[in-house]
Amino acid sequence: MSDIPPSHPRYLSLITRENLVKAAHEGIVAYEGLTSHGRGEAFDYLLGEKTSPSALAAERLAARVLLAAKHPVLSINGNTAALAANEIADLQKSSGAEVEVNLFHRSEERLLKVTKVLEDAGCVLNKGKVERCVPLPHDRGLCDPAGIGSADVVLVPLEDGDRCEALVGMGKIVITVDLNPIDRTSKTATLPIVDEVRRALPNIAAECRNLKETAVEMPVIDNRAILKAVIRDMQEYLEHALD
Ligand code: PTJ
Repeated sequence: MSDIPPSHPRYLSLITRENLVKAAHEGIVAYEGLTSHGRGEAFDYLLGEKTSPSALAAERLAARVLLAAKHPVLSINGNTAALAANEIADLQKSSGAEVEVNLFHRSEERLLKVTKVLEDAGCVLNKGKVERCVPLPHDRGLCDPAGIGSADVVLVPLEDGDRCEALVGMGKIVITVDLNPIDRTSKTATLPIVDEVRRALPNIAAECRNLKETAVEMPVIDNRAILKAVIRDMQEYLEHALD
């Protein structure tokens, strides 16, 4: 690892990149995931690298959705595990959701490695035999029929649009976390959260804890209203970005 001084103004970003590169060398993150991260970082600049008011509202709504769900599952890929294993474990505790690994670039070896990262952080994983439960001509369609296959709500951070659309097409409520508000993922999700995954998951977990003793009903969700509010927050930030 290079010797990045904590005083560097981009310390967190640089350390995160180094950790992802290391995770890619170890086979946890797909090499393609490094470019996905770069795309995410670029959009995060446009949001001032902070949770916008509209993203926070979407995160609070996501907590309601997870608590009102009959069978919620957090679907985790290599990038999300490498970035936020502890946050996933905490969200599992606060929401009661199941956790299942689902990989775009799937191999048995990567599955075992991502599983270990999550279990080391305290996650309890669905490990049932997978079947092609999601109609996709690709390994992303493989999932545990008793897990994602029969979930009513699925949280899919850092996902691609195809899988999001296929899950919505199966009648599931799909919550996404993606910094790009005009990605097909955000546009096809039931509830798009446009925020950095390490900011989004703790905000959802905190709201789950706030609501824990309350009887929560499934809220009405308006994808376009959420995305328009995020884009307004982005525009507002950019108006003053050079001040
Ligand atoms: O581990 P695997 O094999 O399942 O592969 C995972 C990746 C991420 C490689 C795969 O799902 C993929 O190719 O995803 P995409 O299509 O690149 O989409 C990832 C999305 O996540 C992009 O639209 C980015 O804007 C967004 N993103 C990247 N990093 C973050 C992020 N959003 C929130 N927080 C981030 N840290």
